[in-house]
Amino acid sequence: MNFEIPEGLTDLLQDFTVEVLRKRPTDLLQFAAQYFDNLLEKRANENAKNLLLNNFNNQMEEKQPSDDDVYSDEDEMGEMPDLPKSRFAGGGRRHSVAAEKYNPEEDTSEEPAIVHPKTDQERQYLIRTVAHIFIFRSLEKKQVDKVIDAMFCREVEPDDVIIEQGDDGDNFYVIESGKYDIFVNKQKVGEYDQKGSFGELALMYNMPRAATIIATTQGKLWALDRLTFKRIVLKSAFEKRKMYEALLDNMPMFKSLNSYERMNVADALFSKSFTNGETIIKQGEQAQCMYFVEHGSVRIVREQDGQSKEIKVCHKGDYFGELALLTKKPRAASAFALGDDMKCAILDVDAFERLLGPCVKIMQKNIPDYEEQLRKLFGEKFNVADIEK
Ligand code: 1OR
Ligand code: 1OR
Repeated sequence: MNFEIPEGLTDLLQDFTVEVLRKRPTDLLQFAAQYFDNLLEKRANENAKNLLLNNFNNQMEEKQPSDDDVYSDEDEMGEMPDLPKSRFAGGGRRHSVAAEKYNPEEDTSEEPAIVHPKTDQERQYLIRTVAHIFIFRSLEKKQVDKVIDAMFCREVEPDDVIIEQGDDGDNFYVIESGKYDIFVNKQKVGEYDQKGSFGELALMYNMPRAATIIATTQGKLWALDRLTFKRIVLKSAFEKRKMYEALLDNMPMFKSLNSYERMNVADALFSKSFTNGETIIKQGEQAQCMYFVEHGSVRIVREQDGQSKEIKVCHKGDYFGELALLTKKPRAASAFALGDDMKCAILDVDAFERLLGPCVKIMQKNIPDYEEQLRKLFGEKFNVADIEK
């Protein structure tokens, strides 16, 4: 008999064998199931990411809409969920035509900006709220003002379908109040409770809505129309995502997040530069955030019993400042910038708790190493859980 070896089989089996030899699993079958499952998930994530990138690049190239750009009910999203008709969305789904192509760099139109009048109180509320919305974080003050001008209020009732999976994107929404369920392919995958924002994916990547959002209580939303979103928010938000995703992609810790979760982490990061010798973290202080090294290096130094010892040097792609967030104790060491070109991406404690759940186990695995190193350096019995100062 003449067998043809399928393309990729040799590499696949070889990689699997190497992993088995490295990890020496006790249950080979269980290990194999997990290994191939991970490969499938990785491929799905890569595909999703490529799809998003292609959509975005098409949008930026401002190519003329072609038949391929017109997505319809039958495209990819499969059968749509059988959900209550929306009072909110006007009772029916928006059937898709190609979304307008818009290139923010080439926008020279004199079209007046959209202004929905607001009371002083509403404006103040929105200024405070928008500052915490990650997607708006890289905007300058003038741009934030324009965004707030254009936002309009929507009161919602229980069962209102705010967004339906597969529809065109119309608005981006910021939650002032209310609870909202998130469905993907009819399955509930999460919820928003009194805070958060949604609806950016379809606007950013020019693709159909990726999820259905339904109000489960009365509530109040602030909506931003698609064109204002694209004009003011799209470019800076997308560039920010792309930059941080490249950083996160090279960090093994983030392999356990799916691409949507990684995007959210990328949105939540912000950068800060430090000069040579500058203190980034001070031992004993309360922790508000953790750090990822974007460029340059960082010295970690611990003071104990009058001794000051360099514990380690972190380089690009390393993280630090996670320990106090994990143990909820004060900082266990200080961190100083090494060199003038030192830059960190910072994740604040709220985002850490909200977004890094799947990575916490990986970070916790390093804690015994800390203890071991500490014993070697300071020669004592030490338990990270006992850090008091
Ligand atoms: P949109 O414009 O696609 C639906 O409209 C919105 O739901 C979407 O933007 C996001 O803002 C929001 N996957 C995709 N979109 C989600 C998800 C989500 N959660 C909220 N949205 N997942 C759920 C993660 C808890 C991933 C499911 C596999
Ligand atoms: P943090 O939030 O406590 C200081 O702020 C950071 O320095 C800390 O998180 C860790 O990221 C890092 N070994 C390696 N890294 C450490 C150590 C450490 N302590 C703090 N960081 N230790 C063993 C060294 C001999 C000390 C463990 C307490």
